[in-house]
Amino acid sequence: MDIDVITLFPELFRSPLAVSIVGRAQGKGLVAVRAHDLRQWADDARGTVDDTPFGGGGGMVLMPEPLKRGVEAVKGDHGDGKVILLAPDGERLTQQIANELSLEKHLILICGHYRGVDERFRARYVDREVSIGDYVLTGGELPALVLVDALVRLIPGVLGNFESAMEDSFQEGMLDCPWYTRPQVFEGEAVPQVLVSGNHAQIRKWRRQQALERTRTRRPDMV
Ligand code: 4H7
Repeated sequence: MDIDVITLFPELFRSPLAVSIVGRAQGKGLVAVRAHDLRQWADDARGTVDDTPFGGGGGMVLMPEPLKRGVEAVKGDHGDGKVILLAPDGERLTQQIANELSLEKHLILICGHYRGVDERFRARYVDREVSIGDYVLTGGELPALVLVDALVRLIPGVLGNFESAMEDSFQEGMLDCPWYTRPQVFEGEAVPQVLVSGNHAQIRKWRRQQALERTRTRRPDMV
C-alpha cells in the first residue's frame, strides 16, 4: 500500500512512522508512507498556501490550488489514489472503515489547518472525509497518523500470529478481555486462577465471558 500525506508539517510524521510496527512494515516493503510539504505547490516563491476567508471572521483558510496541484502530483507518481481529508465534520473512524480503507492500493491524506480547507477543494477533489472523534484539533496531522496506524496493522504480513488483527476485540464487535503477566502476585493480588490452570478450553471461555461483561458495562451501545 502507498500512502501520500499532504501537510504543512511533514516533520511531524518522521518518528511516528519510523518506529514500531509501522516502521517495521515500511522496512519489509508492505507499505510506504510519504509526507509531502504542501508549500512546494504554492503559487508564489514565499510558499503561500492560505488566505483570509471571504466574508471575514479572521483566521486563514487553505487555498484550493496548492492542494489540487499536490493531489495531482502524487497521483501522477502512482496512477490514481483515493483522496481522504481528515476533518472534524467527517464520518467517524470505526474499525469497519479502517478495514475498508486497508484494502486500497493508494491513499492520499490531506491535513487541514487554521480555519480549514476551501470548500470547493473538498467538494471536487476529496473522495472521503474522516474524523477520528468528536473533538477539534489544530490540524489533521495527528488524525492522519491515527488512520495510518489503524490501516497498516491490517495489511497482511504486518502483524505476527500472536498480534493477529483477526482476533482484535473490535473485529469481534466487543471490547478486549483483561490481560495479566508476571508476577503472579502483585501487591497481594493474584492473577485469576483459571489463567494458571493450564486448561485452555476454560481459559478461552473465561476470556469470552470477561470480554462480554466488560462490553456490557463499559460500552452497552456495542451489545
Ligand atoms: C479540516 C477542516 C480532524 C481539517 C477543518 C482535523 C479534528 C479532526 C481541520 C479543520 C481537525 C478530527 C482546523 C477546523 C482547526 C478547526 C480549529 C484540522 N480537527 N480544523 N480548526 N476530529 N483539524 O478528526
